Amino acid sequence: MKKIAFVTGATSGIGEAIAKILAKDYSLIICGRRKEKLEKLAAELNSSTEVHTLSFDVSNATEVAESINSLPAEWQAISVLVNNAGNAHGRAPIHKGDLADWDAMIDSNLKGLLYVTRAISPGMVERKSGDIINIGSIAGKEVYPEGNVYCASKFGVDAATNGMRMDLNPYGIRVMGIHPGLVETEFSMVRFKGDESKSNDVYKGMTPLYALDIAEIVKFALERPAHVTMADITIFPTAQASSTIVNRQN
Ligand code: NDP
Ligand code: 8X3
Repeated sequence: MKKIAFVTGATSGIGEAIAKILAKDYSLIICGRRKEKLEKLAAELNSSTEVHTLSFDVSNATEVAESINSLPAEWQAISVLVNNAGNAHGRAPIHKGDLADWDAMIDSNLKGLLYVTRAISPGMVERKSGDIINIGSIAGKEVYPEGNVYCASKFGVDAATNGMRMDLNPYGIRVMGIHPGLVETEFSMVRFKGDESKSNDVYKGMTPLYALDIAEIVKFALERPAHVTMADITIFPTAQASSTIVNRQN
């Protein structure tokens, strides 16, 4: 067995790319709600590394604890936690927001990340080693119109990341926040509930980031020597200058 990396949201997009890029150097615990996607990815990665799948909803505290407690002994010493699971649900001005969308975003993006970290970090503390990478967003650095609650969930991720770094500092655990701008994944299809035209408009006339671009940064951050922590990394596609300024001339 190699060192173990635990990746949430590995069934698509950024998390799937992270799992693929880490397969050479780590044994992998890959997570997501869609079991068939997890099994497919596990089958694909099995030729490069040992893979364990865990299907659970990060927003359900009981499911998170039970799933992580169910890990066989040989899978328990997790070296790397990548908290990536999350999505935007809807985009609306505050007075028209959908409460179910709000709950889904706060519960998955922020509370889910906390539940998973609460379950895995005690082992890292005990072993006095580990790396935690939280996938935040530019939406957690600057707000944009109609992004209200998604942005709030990601500002929460940024705050939690900085707090974790302080709390885990005595134990030599590296805590890193990676904050992408526009990345073309299933993200916008989920946000706009399957509306392909709205989803395509997000990336219209510009070259977005791709999931692999973020996975490469994750790999690079993990490969820094032990005395180096890439604490806070914002990554834009070159066509993007801020949450609201995107050059769409292509
Ligand atoms: P995708 O929609 O492609 O992937 C989202 C992943 O999160 C899926 O694997 C999904 O798995 C998982 N997930 C979502 N909700 C839950 C849940 N409640 N429980 C368990 N797993 C869940 O989007 P991305 O790859 O783009 O998003 C990954 C992360 O990157 C998110 O945190 C997102 O906020 C962030 N991000 C994305 C950007 C972008 O422009 N795409 C930019 C900045 C940040 P399943 O459905 O199988 O449960
Ligand atoms: C995803 C990036 O700008 O769509 O976190 O919110 S954005």
